Amino acid sequence: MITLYRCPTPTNWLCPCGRVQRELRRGGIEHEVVRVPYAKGRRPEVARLSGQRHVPLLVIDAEPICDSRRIVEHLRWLASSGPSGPPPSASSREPAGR
Ligand SMILES: N[C@@H](CCC(=O)N[C@@H](CS)C(=O)NCC(=O)O)C(=O)O
Repeated sequence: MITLYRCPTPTNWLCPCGRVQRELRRGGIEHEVVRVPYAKGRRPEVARLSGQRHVPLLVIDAEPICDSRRIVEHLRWLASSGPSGPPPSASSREPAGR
């Protein structure tokens, strides 16, 4: 499940949130969009999910990714991982312990 928390700007051509939404659409990635208020103080769900109040915030299976550049980079990496399925999550990418 992928959810994009974004600003209320009504177009995808003006801001970092729109950039992320365009990338999701370009990749044909199914996602939900939650528009949050412009005022950072009125984004309690964003704070709860990610520990900060900036958007865009992308949440992939409860794992938050902040900052549009990092999000777009991650989406492109997912797309390049091919049809063999999603790559391992951040935690399972850690080397195995002894
Ligand atoms: N460097 C951040 C900038 C994010 C940004 O400017 N977000 C806008 C919405 S698209 C925003 O929330 N601005 C209001 C604020 O940060 O208070 C990124 O690229 O993700």
